[in-house]
Amino acid sequence: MQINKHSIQEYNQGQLQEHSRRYDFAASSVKDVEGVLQKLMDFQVAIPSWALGTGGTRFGRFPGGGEPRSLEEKIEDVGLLHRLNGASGAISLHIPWDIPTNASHIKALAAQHGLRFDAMNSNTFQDQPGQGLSYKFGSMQHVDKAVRRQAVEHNIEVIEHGVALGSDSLTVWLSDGSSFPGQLNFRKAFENTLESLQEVYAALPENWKMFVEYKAFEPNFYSMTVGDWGQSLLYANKLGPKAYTLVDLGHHLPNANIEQIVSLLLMEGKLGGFHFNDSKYGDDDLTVGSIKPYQLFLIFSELLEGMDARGMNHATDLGWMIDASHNVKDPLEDLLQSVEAIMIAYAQALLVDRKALAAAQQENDVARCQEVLQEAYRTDVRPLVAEARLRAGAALRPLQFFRELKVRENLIKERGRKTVATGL
Ligand SMILES: [Mn+2]
Repeated sequence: MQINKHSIQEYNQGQLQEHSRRYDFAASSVKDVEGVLQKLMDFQVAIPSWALGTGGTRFGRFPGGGEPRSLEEKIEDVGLLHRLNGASGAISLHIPWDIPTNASHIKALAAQHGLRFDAMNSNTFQDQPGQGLSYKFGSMQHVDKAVRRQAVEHNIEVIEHGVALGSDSLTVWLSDGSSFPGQLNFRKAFENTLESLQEVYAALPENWKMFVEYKAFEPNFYSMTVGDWGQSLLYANKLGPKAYTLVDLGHHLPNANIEQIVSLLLMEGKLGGFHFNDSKYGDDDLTVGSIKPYQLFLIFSELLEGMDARGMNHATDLGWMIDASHNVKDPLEDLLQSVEAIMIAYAQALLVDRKALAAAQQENDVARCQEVLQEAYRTDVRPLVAEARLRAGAALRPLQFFRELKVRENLIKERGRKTVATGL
């Protein structure tokens, strides 16, 4: 399904009066509103190819119909999102779920939709049909060198797919670890993993980055071989300048101070990318901003503080990606809500009065520090985010427009009710 520019303009026209009223009020209290709007327009969040279908739980999966049946249809879906919100201009592919059989065709199709290819994701957490050796007891950590070799070769293959598509980064998330005490020699598991990662690192093209993603638990429940940011940083430091830590919001133990983690990783020049989602208990993969929007704001606030201190470009110097699963909502609606939540947190973080905060910190004026942060957090920035969309030619209210257009109903008509997208 395609949405043409004209229908968006027509829709926006009907919303314009109400929007202008809200926008004028919001803009009147923002110092450099044009600068803020430009940053919002530049900021793009990559959509993972596996999030376009309905996810499942360990117990069941309830597909909603009209799911993309091929990589081409996944790209069309991300194109649709980008058309609606102007902020989803990238797609992150997972291999082998989305192997591009004809790279130049896939690249051209993405370009037609204004999309670029973000980080490529490898998969050594599942066994694939026809695969020689099993990852049941790990991949890069495995006691058998042949299994490690297979995992390394897979990652190199993923890099090759990425090169053909114009991507420039590889995300490695390993499910390696152990579920019972005594199962693993921790040091040997680390050394094997490091050696394997070094072999993949050696295959990275000059301009590529490698992101080492960590996770505290699951699928292994006693130890994870890349279990926290300290371990990830250890690997990244040993690997070299092209290796970075990737922070996934859901991959921490409860109540971890993620904003402090990103601050210190940025200080070390070792934060490479970010996976957005939200959670109440563990790696729940819920819609971004649905449970803890204040935490999301605090993380963004530290991200901007740290990036600005290093002169980094907010839009391009880190990999920004959603990594979530949608079990009960329409995946496209969920993704629209997620991107909106990210843009809101980003806009709020842009409004933090950094000078006032630094001065209050210097004075140990704790109450004032909180006031400064919450002044930004409690500002309703939604009209600013909407204005950025309007200027980008996207819809003022993407989710409402999505429903007005009956996008899902149309996709079901096009693709059928019983389609199942590859992915989680
Ligand atoms: Mn992730």
